[in-house]
Amino acid sequence: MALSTKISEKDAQQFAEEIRAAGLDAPWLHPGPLIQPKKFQVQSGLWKWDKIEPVVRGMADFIAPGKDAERRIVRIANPGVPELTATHTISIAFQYLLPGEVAPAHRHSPNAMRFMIDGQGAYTTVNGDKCMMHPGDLILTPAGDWHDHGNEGTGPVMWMDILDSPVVRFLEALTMESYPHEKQLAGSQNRRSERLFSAPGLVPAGRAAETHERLLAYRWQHAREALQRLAEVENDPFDDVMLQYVQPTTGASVLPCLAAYLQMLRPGVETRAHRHNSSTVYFVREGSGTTEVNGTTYHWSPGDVIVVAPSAVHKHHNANREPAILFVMQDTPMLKALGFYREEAV
Ligand code: GTQ
Ligand code: FE2
Repeated sequence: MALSTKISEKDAQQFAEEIRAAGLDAPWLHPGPLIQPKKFQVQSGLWKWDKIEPVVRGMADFIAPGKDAERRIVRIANPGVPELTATHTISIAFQYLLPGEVAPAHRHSPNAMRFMIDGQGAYTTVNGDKCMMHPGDLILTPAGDWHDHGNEGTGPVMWMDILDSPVVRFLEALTMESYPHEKQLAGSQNRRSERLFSAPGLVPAGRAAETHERLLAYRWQHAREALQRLAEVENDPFDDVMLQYVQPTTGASVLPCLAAYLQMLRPGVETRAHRHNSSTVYFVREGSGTTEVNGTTYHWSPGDVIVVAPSAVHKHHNANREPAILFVMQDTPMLKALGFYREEAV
């Protein structure tokens, strides 16, 4: 520490000690900027489905849900995130259930959504609303809602869990509670949310709207057809053709911290490079292509996961004859709500 020629080195060291003894810290005692960056930074990366899938299926030999573990899951582990989640704000897991298995009912402070990947007969019951899950469907389990999953089919089922749990953990607001029974009873309320919001542009006018009830299941067939129709009339130089999943009554993102999108890169399309300080996770649903992130090219095909770190420059290329379809998750809503969101073309 060399602040002034008027004080001796010994006095300066004594003063530094006095600062520490008082439980204080001064940035000028350390090298680096006034406001220190995080010690670890989210890394961009590619996780290949041919490595993920055997692990997801392999868990069935080691772990039984509701017995050995609350959930049979495996997470995307970003080397730049000490807590080993996909990004600093987004947790991505793959969950696997065999026929007849149940993931017991619970509720917790993090918000979650599920993107169904494979198999028939899976369901998630959300506060008594039993939602069947077919490949490509998006199912929400908002913060504090009771939820249990099961497999009523004849083969295994697999989906992706997307949670804002890293944010809730950072805020030290994690809570979790078990339901008194393994499953919730699902009767007259089955498909309630889909019956409340059963057609585009039509929402209930009465109590269900006032109490902010929301759509819990976004069906693949609707989303895929809507994306196709959007492609006929509109595209964007950075994202090509992109739909956002929103809450029908408010237009808000599906979860308060996380937004979900369905993106089409049309055959031959090369997008313009840009960057934004939100973090992004892509799940490849159909087709193949490449994404260049800060000069590294990732070659992707169905089932692959691509993570783009905050402010990383990225662009996509679909060199094939078929469209590529990506399910996209971003923490944009949180950054926007707090006034931190920035994006730029490069
Ligand atoms: O299925 O309810 O991947 O509570 C992490 C936490 C899944 C779930 C996860 C969970 C769940
Ligand atoms: Fe859960």
